[in-house]
Amino acid sequence: MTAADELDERFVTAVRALPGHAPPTRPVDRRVDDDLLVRYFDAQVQSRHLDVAARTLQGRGEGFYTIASAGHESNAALGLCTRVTDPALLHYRSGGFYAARGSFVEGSTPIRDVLAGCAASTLDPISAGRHKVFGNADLNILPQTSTIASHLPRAVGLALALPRMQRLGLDAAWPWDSVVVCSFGDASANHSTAVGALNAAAYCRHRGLPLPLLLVCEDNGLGISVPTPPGWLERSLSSYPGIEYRSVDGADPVEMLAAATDAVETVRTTRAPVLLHVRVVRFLGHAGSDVESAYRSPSDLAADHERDPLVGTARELVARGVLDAAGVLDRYERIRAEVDSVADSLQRPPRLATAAEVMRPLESGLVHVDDDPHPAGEPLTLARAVTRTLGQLLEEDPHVCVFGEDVGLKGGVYGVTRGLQERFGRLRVFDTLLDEQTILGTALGFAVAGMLPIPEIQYLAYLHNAEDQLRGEAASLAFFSDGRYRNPMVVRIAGLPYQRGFGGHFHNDDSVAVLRDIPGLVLAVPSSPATAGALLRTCVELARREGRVCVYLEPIALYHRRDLYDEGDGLWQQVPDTAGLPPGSVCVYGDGRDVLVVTFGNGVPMSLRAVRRAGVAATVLDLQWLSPLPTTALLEHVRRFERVVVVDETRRSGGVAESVVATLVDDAWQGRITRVTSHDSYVPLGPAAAHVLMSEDDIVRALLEA
Ligand SMILES: Cc1ncc(C[n+]2csc(CCOP(=O)(O)OP(=O)(O)O)c2C)c(N)n1
Ligand SMILES: [Mg+2]
Repeated sequence: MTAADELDERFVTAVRALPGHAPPTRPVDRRVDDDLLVRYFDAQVQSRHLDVAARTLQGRGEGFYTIASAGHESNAALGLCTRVTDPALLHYRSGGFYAARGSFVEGSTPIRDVLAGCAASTLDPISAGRHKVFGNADLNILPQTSTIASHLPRAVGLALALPRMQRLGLDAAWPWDSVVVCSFGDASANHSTAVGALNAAAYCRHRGLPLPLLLVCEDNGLGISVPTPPGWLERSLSSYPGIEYRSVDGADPVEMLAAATDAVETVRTTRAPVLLHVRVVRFLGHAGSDVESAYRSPSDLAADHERDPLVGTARELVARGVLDAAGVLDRYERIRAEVDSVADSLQRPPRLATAAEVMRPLESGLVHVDDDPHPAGEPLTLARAVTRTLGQLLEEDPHVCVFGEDVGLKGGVYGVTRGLQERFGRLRVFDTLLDEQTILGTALGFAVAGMLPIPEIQYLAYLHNAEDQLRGEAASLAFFSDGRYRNPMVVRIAGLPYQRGFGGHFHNDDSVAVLRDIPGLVLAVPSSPATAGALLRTCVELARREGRVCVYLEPIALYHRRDLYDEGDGLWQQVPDTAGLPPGSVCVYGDGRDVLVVTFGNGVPMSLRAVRRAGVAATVLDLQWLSPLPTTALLEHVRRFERVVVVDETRRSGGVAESVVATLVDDAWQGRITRVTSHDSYVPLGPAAAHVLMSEDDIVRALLEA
């Protein structure tokens, strides 16, 4: 007998054993009416049968996902007592919630949705066959990845965004009085992502910011095989100041429905977070392939059956006289038949058939951008050019907001955001707490709410501890929602090497590999004050029009540079170009025919100086876009040369030059190519940095080798 058969049999046996029309064993709790209880039961049962059907589909070779909701079906209470318009970011055991919410929306097909997801079919209404996720734009359920707890920072950001947009008088994607629902497992509560997000929520409350967030910890006592120590979550989850902790037994339908209703009401009226700790059980193992008996005793497994939430609801229905045991079983069987018939209809369902279909949400179609409507003005440094454009963007669009560590009063470590808070106020230009994960989570929440966030990460080296928020959350959302949800955002990051006076790896991170391999992410690197503003504007357009996640990586060493060749020549201070700069465009310096130098960032002024020193006839090409590489424009130029030198300040392995060379090889270009790169090293403090970073001397040597 399979675990699913056993679960089914135990339920049927337990219901048959319920006393017929015996008087209720306790007074009926009228906080929960009969109709609500019936709806609750239906949603729970639908979820249960879907878990079984997922395994049937797998058995037929048509299903690919068997993580069940069995034992967690009490989360249906949240689906019943929230509004359909309350945005929900859900744990992967949310079958009950999904069924409940779907029951409110005319024309919705929750059974087919879930099974199509398991079958990786394009009929899946959220991912269109890219993954099995609980999500549906019509039900306001945002799809989540499998990376546990990674959705919590976004949930905090979204709860922060909705009241903020109300104050700014802007329409948000959800009503201003929404409750953001965010559920997660007990083991997930220990993940640093969850801990960071809970801390951020508490911090926001401590600062008095409204935060309508309902956090739900579905505690089945296990993280795959590892037990959560008794009492640990009660202690840890109740310790966050400003987050009201409540606990409820998910096996008790009346308590569960009442607690859920009350928690939602509290969050909606107080706009302060509540954490509802729901004690549940887990049936059918962690997933289909998990052999629970290897790590759980038969008595533990049997004890869970005593707490089957479906039996709990059946018992209450019978005790109230709403249904008798036969009536309960009749409902149970009717829903089973419905689920089975949908499962049967999914034989050979439509699936994604080509790479192009799979990748459609990652594609960009932006080929034209408008010119900068503002007069060009005076020559500026790179830092001032970025400040100028940020100011314009904030002025032009009330949805744009700028935030990060120290960006407010101080105006950023390098003064790039100086004066913006004074001009645009603290609601749009603000300091965050010191946590890159929260900065990006805030951007994620603001973005889906309808803002256009431009978060700042203080140094490239400090992106890495929060990078999953970009990789796993931001960039993957369009993919896993088939483009239905997007995170328009432009992450400004100060980075790259060659800083004078402030050295070491952490302020000279020279690697961009971690950004370049994120599907769909756009990476732009300005080098000159003339084009920095236009490049930033294009990133904002990509975010606004296509919902792209863009990273705009600012070379710190060029922020305040004024000179190019000689001290005092002032040649690197430039008047901003006002012409629109479409994605994929490159910037070219000089017209020498002997060698093409392909570079970006700090490499641009370094190459210009090296070319002059070497006395060669060279053209210098600034790639500007590191991801995707501007392949078409690059090849157009390269084809006119027989000699190319790639000047890449990032590392030899995994660096940009590797991709440039590969692009030329793929195109069967026949010329001679040399790479000048930094070493595969961290950057040491002080003068030793020069030993591992590529230098102007290296470029000169490469040019003279021609
Ligand atoms: C960041 C991360 N690490 C590891 C995993 C693998 N993994 C998937 S589920 C899980 C256990 C989660 O337990 P819990 O949060 O209690 O949720 P439950 O499955 O018990 O409902 C683990 C370790 C993952 N998905 N994400
Ligand atoms: Mg668990």
